[in-house]
Amino acid sequence: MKLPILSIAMAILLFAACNSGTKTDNASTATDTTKTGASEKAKTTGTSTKKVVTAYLELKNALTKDDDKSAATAGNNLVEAIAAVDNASLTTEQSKVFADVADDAKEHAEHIGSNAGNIKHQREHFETLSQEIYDLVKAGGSAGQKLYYDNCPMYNDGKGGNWLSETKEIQNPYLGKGMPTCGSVKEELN
Ligand SMILES: [Cu+2]
Repeated sequence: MKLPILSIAMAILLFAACNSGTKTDNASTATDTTKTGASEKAKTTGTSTKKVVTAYLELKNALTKDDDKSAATAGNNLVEAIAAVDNASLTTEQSKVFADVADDAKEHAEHIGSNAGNIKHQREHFETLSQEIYDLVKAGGSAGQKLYYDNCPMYNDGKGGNWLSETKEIQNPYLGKGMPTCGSVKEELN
């Protein structure tokens, strides 16, 4: 019985901390601690993986600007977006892929959220996270938004790193302002 209440409280804290301001009705939900399952379900209905992709892109854009604090905020938003996905809004294929990537993606997003001040470590998590979001987008997770799968050959001592972008122009989240246009488009998605 304690877990749902705790997670609601956590969600409110995160919303307050990130100042996202998207859900003003959270406060009223929280005071009503006697209802758990039903109100939780209603709250998340219709939330698709599109919001996960949006939060990921927000994170990517923060990293292109070497902005570790905004990256942390975006990481926390991504955790929220993953938690809010309603399985009923997904196709069978999307549901399968989401089940495969959700836990790992959430963990990467959490580490990014708690590592303001250490952009190198944020980028390490971003690299693996990008592969998981790629799988989600391949299953139609961006709800038709046109995206580009980019590669930077120089990241991580030449091992390279990939990322998803909403722009055709390269804006490198791994090297940031140091080498903003390093990289190339590997694949166009949707
Ligand atoms: Cu970490």
